[in-house]
Parts: sequence; C-alpha cells; structure tokens
Amino acid sequence: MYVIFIISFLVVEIYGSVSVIGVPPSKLLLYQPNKDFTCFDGSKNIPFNSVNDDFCDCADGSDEPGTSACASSIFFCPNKGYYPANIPSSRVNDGICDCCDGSDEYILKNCSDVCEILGAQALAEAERVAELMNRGNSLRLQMSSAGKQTRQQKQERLIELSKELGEAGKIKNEAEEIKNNAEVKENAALEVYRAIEEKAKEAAAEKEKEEQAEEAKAIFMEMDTDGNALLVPEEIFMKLKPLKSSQAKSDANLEEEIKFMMNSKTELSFDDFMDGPWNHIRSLLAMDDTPEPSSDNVQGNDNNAEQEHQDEGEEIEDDVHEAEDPEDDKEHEGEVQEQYGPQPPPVTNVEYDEETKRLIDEGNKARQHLEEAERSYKDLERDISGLKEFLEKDFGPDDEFLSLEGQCFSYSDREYTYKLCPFDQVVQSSKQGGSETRLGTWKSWETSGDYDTMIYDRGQSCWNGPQRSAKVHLTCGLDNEVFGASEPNKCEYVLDFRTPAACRPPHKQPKDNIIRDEL
Ligand code: MAN
Repeated sequence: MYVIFIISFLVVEIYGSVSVIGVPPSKLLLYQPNKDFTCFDGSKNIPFNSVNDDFCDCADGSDEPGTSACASSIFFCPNKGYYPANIPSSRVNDGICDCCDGSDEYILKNCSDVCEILGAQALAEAERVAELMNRGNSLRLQMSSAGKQTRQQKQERLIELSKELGEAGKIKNEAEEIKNNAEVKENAALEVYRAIEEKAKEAAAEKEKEEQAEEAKAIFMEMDTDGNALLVPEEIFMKLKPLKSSQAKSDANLEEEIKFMMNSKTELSFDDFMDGPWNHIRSLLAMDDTPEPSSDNVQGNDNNAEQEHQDEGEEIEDDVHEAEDPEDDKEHEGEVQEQYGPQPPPVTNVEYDEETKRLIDEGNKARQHLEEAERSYKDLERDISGLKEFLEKDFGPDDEFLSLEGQCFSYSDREYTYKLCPFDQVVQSSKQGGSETRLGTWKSWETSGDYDTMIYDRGQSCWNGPQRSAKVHLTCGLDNEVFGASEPNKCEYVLDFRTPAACRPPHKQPKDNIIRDEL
C-alpha cells in the first residue's frame, strides 16, 4: 500500500511529459513507465514498478534515484529558480533539507522552497561581480594603455641610450689616447727630475751613514777606556751598566748579553764593533735618552687613545656610508689608479721648470678628462642595463601590471606592517619598531601565463630556517590595495592584493548562470 503510494507520488506527469523523482531531465528517457527498466550497467531488466520502490535492484543504484534504498544512487534536485543539484540519494527523506526546493524531503515535506530567494541573491551577487568586472576591466584597459605607453617610451629611451653609449665609447677611447700621449711626454720630462731625486736620496743616505759612523766612533772611543782601539767585555759593561734598561738585569745577565752581542769574541776592533753590537748598543743608548713619561704625558696619551678611538668610530661611520653608496668610489678610484698608472711622484724640494709644469698640468687634465669620460660611459651602461631589466619583466599580457612597478602598498595586522612593492620586493616591519625584514625579492609569476600569483623569494634568512619568501594572490578590485597578509608556514608569507589589472571582462551575462526552467 505504501509502495503504491510512493510510486504514484514518484512518477508524475507534468505538461504531458513524465517525470520520475530524483532523475535529471537528461536521463528521463531511460525511465519509461510503459516499459521494463534496464539498470544503467545493463545487468538487469526489472518491471518499471520496481523503480523507486525503496528496494535496491540494480547494483549501480540506477533503479532508486528517488529513495535512499541504494547506497550508490544519485538524487537530482530540480531547484527551480536556482542551480539544480545532485545529492547522494542516501540523504533523501532523512529530515534534513538538502535541495533548496525541498524536493529531497517529499515524505515529511518539512522543507520550504527557498530557491527563488537564493536565486535572487545569487543573481544580485552575480550582477555585483559582473559590474565589478566591467568597471575593473575598463580600469584595466586604462592601466594597460598607460603600461604600453611607458613600455614604448622606455624602448625608445633604450635606443637613444644605446646610441649615446656608442658616442661615449668613442669619446672615452679618444680621451684615453690623449691621456696616454700626455703621460708619455709628462713621464719623459719627469724622468730628469726622478734621476735628480734619486741622486739626492743616495747622497742623503751616504751622509746618514757617515754621521752614524762618526757617532759610532765617538762612542767606541768613549768605551775604549784603555785607548788600545779594542773593546773588551768589561769596557762595554761599564758603558751599559748605568743605563735604565740595565737596571732590571743582574750583572751576570748583562755579562751574558754582552757576550752574545760580541758573538763570543773576547775583543772587538772598530770594524767588528760596527758589524756587530753597534746597532743594539745604539738603540739602548737612544732609549736611555728618552725622557720618562710625566703624569702630563700619561694624560696626553689617554687623550690620544680617546682620539684614536673616536677616529675609529668615524672610520666605521665612513665605512657604513661607503657601503650605502651604490657607486663604490674607492673601487672607482682603484680602477682609475690601475688604468692611469702611477701618478707623477711628488718630487719634493725640486722646482720643476715651466715646460715640465705645463706637461704635468696637461697630464692631470687628460687624466681628469678620461675619468669623466669613463664615468659617463659607466652611467650609460648602468642606465641601459636598468632599462633592459625593466623591459624584460613580465607585466602581463597587455602590460596592465606595468604601472604598479615603482609603487608600494602597505597593510597592517596586529603585529606587523607589510609593504608590497610589486615587481621589486615585499618587506615586513614590526609595530614595536626595529628595522624592516625583507620577505622576498621579485622572482616571477607562479605559473607563466596565469597572472594570479606573484612569487617573491630570496628574503632574509629565517632564524634557524630557510630564506623568507612570499606569495601574492591577486584578485580583481577597483583600487590597488593589499587587503590581507598571513604567515601560513614559518617565514613563508601570503599577501592578498586587489587591483584592476587582475580584472577580466565577464564571460557571461549573470542571468545565464541561474537555471530557472530546468524542468
Ligand atoms: C620575525 C618575523 C616573523 C617570523 C620570525 C621567525 O619575528 O619575521 O614573521 O616568523 O621572525 O623567527
């Protein structure tokens, strides 16, 4: 009796065509009330009144789409006014509303049909999204045309700079030739003065040697108390014993030291004295002449130490300054030095003649000119490589992302502020203060051709972990804005960024998505 009720309920005729509950329109032809039913897997033919009789006949469950008798059956919700749905037939008549039209609960009938409401909401949402897509897409087109224009300008600039580089190369070569020629003349003129200087140095050295010999002679004679032109250990002892440097030594130690100085000889002629202990004795005598440091001097030394310390500090600051300077001047100087060879030696005490002065002046000008030409050439090379690097970046199929280059967008959560500078880097700074942490440097799009996720890697190393990295998920929005940031794994960050550049024209009209008249 109950089965008959179900059958009469489950097979209904609507507008002249038979509908079997739980069956989608596309499969209705397979359920003909005037014929036996063939299981979909072809395993059985059963009388049609066994369809939806709450008894599972077919192994594939195809005979019971509208009851929960077969574990594998699928129930079709028509959901008129909203999206149709397929649910497992086990949910049919379980008291829970699964279909928005309530068709899965046809016995209890405890579910009202909310499909129209859902459909209206979905339609409104689809219209909102379509509107967003439309407006976003027009902004994207504007960004794209600005991007293309910038690309064009940069390409033109690259051509100009490449020409300028050719010119700068010529100027540099000419300057180098002029400098080489000037230096040949300058060196020839200075050669004369170098020879004079060399001679003057030799003469000074010779004089110094003679003076030393005289000093040594005087000391030797002073020590040679018996005047026999030979020094014996006792005579040297007499000279050294009163010295301050000997006061800490015992007589035996001093005697031992003298023996060592005399290379175990028992007596020294003046020549032996000069070859042997003279240098040592001279420095001992010189030390003895040095005044004791007074308390004022000690203070002075402290000041010096302090000054040195300060100087060190300045040096460190200077180092930092240098490190910050992108153009390493020192390196540049080194290059110049290496290329231009040694500068003319500062020949002191020598007055150059007018011609030499003129040649040095020309040499200096030529060196300076070459230095400037080198610098211009390098500047151009740097600009060109910057432009090339820029133009090689993938700014989207229509350059719609290009205008984001050079801009930065911030987002703050409770602990950190994140800053995204598209195509450059992502950084993080703690709200407690402290320096920025680089989370990553622009690498590429995650999947080439899909412009929905950016990858930034090679960030600062994580303590006891890998280098930091960040992914940026892009969605369509009317403004450029970071609207979320998280760290799902330690030192791996995800930022959410909306931008019109990520908007596309809507493919379909919103109404097409809502199936209203499926049955
Ligand atoms: C900092 C931040 C955090 C990160 C830890 C790792 O505190 O960069 O995001 O998790 O370092 O030590």
